[in-house]
Amino acid sequence: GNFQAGEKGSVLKKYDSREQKAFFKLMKDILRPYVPEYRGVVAKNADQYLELQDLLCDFDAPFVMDIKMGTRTYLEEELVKAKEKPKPRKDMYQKMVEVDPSAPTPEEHKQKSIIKPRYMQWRDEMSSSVDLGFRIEGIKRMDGASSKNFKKTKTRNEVKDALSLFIGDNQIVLGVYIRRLKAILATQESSEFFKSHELIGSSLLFVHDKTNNADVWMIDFGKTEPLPSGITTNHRTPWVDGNHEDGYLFGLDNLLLILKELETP
Ligand code: 4IP
Ligand code: ADP
Ligand code: MN
Repeated sequence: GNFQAGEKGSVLKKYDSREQKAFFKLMKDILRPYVPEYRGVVAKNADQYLELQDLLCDFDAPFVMDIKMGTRTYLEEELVKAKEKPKPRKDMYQKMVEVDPSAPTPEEHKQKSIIKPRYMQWRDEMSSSVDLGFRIEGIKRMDGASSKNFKKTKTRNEVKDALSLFIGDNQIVLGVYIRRLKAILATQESSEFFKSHELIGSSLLFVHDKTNNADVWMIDFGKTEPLPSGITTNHRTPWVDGNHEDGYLFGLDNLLLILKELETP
């Protein structure tokens, strides 16, 4: 994968210049408390890595959930590239067929390949991304107990059930998550970084353990791009090609509404 163990308290993520630039700017933004601390670029076994704060090190056998934010998970430039120079992807055809053998068109079946935007759009549509502005990417326990495929978790009720299972009727943890998400939302709404970037494929990482230690962070800025000059977004307006809207706050609004429904008075 993209990760290596780092020094104690750090993880190493495969270097990416776009992500490095985002972390560099985030360290000077009001969002800093909500992202892993960025500790610089390090070399290991001839590869370069971003050294990041290990978000799990203060937890005891944590439960971890990765929620990918936004109504789409591909950059507008990926659409342009695919139009100019379509690149057939056999691996993506394979992944599509594994989830739904009837999804590819007859032509795609014949080629046994699809182009990346087609795969990404299908993934966004099959999951809750398009309708709710977020999707569950994965849930895991550090002892390996649970791990599930959420590729077809789409409806509001399906998502709500999965969130409820993850939180496991722990109202204390739920309360911490909701408070933390409200703080993240409020900070995003006044952040210079958030105002000036398109956040694609970025996640919120939820972590809690049996001691009720719980927290949420923003992670994965591999496809977080500065907006072209002259373009502004509000992260809520529906996306149309060219407006650069990512649906991040549309998703966070929905996520908060669903989590609040899990609260018992
Ligand atoms: C993956 O599809 C994810 O969308 C990846 O995004 C994406 O990487 C992969 O594109 C794509 O194959 P599945 O989750 O359905 O397997 P992420 O890493 O954010 O989860 P990018 O590079 O777009 O982030 P390829 O082109 O790397 O295969
Ligand atoms: P990718 O770009 O490969 O998708 P992410 O940044 O989304 O990588 O991270 C993938 C997973 O790695 C996350 O879902 C999370 O479980 C774990 N992870 C990412 N960043 C950290 C971190 N700073 N500390 C601990 N775990 C992390
Ligand atoms: Mn990623």
